[in-house]
Amino acid sequence: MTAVAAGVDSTAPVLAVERSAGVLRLTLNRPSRLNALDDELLDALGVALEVARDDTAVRCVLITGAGRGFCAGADLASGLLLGGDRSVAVRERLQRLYAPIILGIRELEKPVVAAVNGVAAGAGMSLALACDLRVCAESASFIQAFVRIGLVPDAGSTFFLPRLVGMARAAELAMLGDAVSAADALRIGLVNQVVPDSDLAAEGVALAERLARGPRSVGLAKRALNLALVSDLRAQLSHEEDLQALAIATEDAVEGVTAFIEKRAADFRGR
Ligand code: T3D
Repeated sequence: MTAVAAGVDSTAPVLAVERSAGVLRLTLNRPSRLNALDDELLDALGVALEVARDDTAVRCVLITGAGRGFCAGADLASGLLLGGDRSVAVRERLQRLYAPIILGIRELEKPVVAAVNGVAAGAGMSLALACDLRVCAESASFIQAFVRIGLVPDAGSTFFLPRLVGMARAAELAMLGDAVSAADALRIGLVNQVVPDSDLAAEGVALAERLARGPRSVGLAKRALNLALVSDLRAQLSHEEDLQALAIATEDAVEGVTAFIEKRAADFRGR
């Protein structure tokens, strides 16, 4: 694993970046702090997501953590949450550092997979929830840790949680802050897949590479699903018409239909 992959304009070793087979793999790399998010790591994540957006060779993003944790949320040891005018500072940090990452994931018209290798707490859980698909290790866990320190869920957790697991469970998780095991996360719909710890890296890469081989319409489907979160049926049917009109005009749609007629596997190029 290289600290920073070629082509990524970042010198931050706290985010390891690799490219392979159309996948931009981002490894949160502060294992001694369970990959807690300091400014440097947040900045690097923002930059990497801009690269993913702008580089047509990137067709899927995979986010995982180094060591035994996925991400323990905001770095509480940095002192940022205790000094000065805390209300002003926290609002500024959420807008400047966290929102671009969460929006960067959701607005990226390419799939983003979280391979959750260990505990995902606080904004680390929000980061996982913002991704399109979550595959997690058997030993992983999810904690809405905010309430444990007197804070409110942020970085999109209050948006994603009720939509993923319903309001009652979202309230339970947000208000009690108890850890959810991988098995329970699968049962309540927080994650897509649970795999043995030793298989997580390979399974995460396999899923991301499969998505990276998909057609341009994968990204358009993501746009449709984003819109579905905030639309009524009439509006959503209209969005589907617009997006299908875009999809049908892609090279990949021509390839997909041609390959079906010719009884062969489609070779999608993501355009
Ligand atoms: O301005 C802003 O940034 C606002 C944004 C806020 C968003 C948020 O995310 S608020 C929520 C912040 N996160 C937390 O409250 C979680 C804090 N961590 C924990 O509760 C526990 O570490 C875990 C439940 C996640 C894991 O517990 P455990 O027993 O497996 O590990 P540990 O021993 O607690 O942690 C291992 C080390 O990581 C330890 O360091 P040490 O003692 O070995 O030197 C611990 O201090 C460090 N660590 C864990 N989480 C954080 C952290 N260091 C800094 N910040 C952390 N969030």
